[in-house]
Amino acid sequence: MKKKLIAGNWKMNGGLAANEALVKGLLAGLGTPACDVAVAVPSPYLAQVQGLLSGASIALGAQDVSAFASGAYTGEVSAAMLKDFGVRYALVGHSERRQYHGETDAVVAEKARQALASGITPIVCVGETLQEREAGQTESVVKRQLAAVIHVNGHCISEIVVAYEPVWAIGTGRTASPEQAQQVHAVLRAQLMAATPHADRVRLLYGGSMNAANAAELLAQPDIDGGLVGGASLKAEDFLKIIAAAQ
Ligand code: G2H
Repeated sequence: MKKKLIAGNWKMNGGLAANEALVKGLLAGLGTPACDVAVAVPSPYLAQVQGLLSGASIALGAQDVSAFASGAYTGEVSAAMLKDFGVRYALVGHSERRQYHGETDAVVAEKARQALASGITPIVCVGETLQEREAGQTESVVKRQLAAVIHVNGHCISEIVVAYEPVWAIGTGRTASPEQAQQVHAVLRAQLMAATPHADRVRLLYGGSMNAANAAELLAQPDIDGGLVGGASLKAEDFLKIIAAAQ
């Protein structure tokens, strides 16, 4: 049976002092987790957090990766650069990147490909907006987003992690119900099964206002293999409770 994965997404939060306090708080209460744990930190703090996590059972993650390998792409951070700092996971296609930075399915797929080429596991984010949900398009939207990645990375699809994050549930305090989340996860699992015989190995995370109070019920769903946690990953106490819920 695959281990669950709980990944924190700090987004554009933190600073040297706050990061140190947060990581030390996590390490003080972590013990030996039964699930895999990761934190996706802002790029300038990768070296700091890499040092703080040295020897710990929390993996380092990045929040984005360039779609290009190297060269004249001002401001971009390549997968190889992330690898230099011990990055194990990279978020790709988070809805905030799609929404505010115009990332298309094709760009997201290229980012996933770059990450895989450097030995970094991409956490590919998919999810519908409220408008799309209300128009009955949830299934077609997430299937289209996942198909782009399957298509480009056909031979290594089993090496990715997928995060279903309904856009209307992100940072809003409005969580998808366990049934709503499971319904979409089942669709994604079926799509993966049709693409690869190893689909069962792919971890499907839920993200969107996951917190200490709702994590256990979400994580108990048959196709929910972990969580991508934003706001609740910024307090050690809350994040540790979510990790404990994934035991
Ligand atoms: C969704 C999630 C983490 P939050 O973006 O990626 O954030 O838990 O704050 O909704």
